Amino acid sequence: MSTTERTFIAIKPDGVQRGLVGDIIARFEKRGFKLVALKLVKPDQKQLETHYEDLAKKPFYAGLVKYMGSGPIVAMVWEGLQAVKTGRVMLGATNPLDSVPGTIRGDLCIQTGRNICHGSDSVESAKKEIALWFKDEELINWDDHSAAWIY
Ligand code: RTP
Repeated sequence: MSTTERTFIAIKPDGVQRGLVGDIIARFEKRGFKLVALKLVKPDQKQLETHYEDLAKKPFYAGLVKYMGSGPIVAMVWEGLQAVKTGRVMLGATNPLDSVPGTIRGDLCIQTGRNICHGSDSVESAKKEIALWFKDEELINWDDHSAAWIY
């Protein structure tokens, strides 16, 4: 498949605290995406500053870094056909009130500053984010036998 991509998806501290980890993982599994990496991480300040460097001048930046560093996050890599774009569609709009029902944010949250999940916004950022959050050896290559029924 030429359009197979990998995307970085994170369940933010509020998603972990609210017990939404299983629900969010299940949505990616059920859609047919392949899990390539998964870990619970307590992000450090430096990692968050790098992850959000494009937003450094935004008024909400300091609050965002504080929120993201306030507890463990679940960091994941999912692979599949147009995984980056489809992952963003599954997450819903940044502001949960603009997210349609059926999306993760549209079903599970209300506020932009507590929007429970992150997804890479382009293939290029996915590559950078995967390299920031995972070591090469944490990305697992495995034969997904369900793929023949999905594609
Ligand atoms: P994400 O990176 O989390 O997938 O979100 P995104 O691309 O949809 O949105 P982006 O503009 O990159 O913002 C990153 C995260 O910053 C928080 N935010 N707070 N208070 C605010 O106005 C505000 N705006 C953005 C959200 O947690 C957003 O997901």
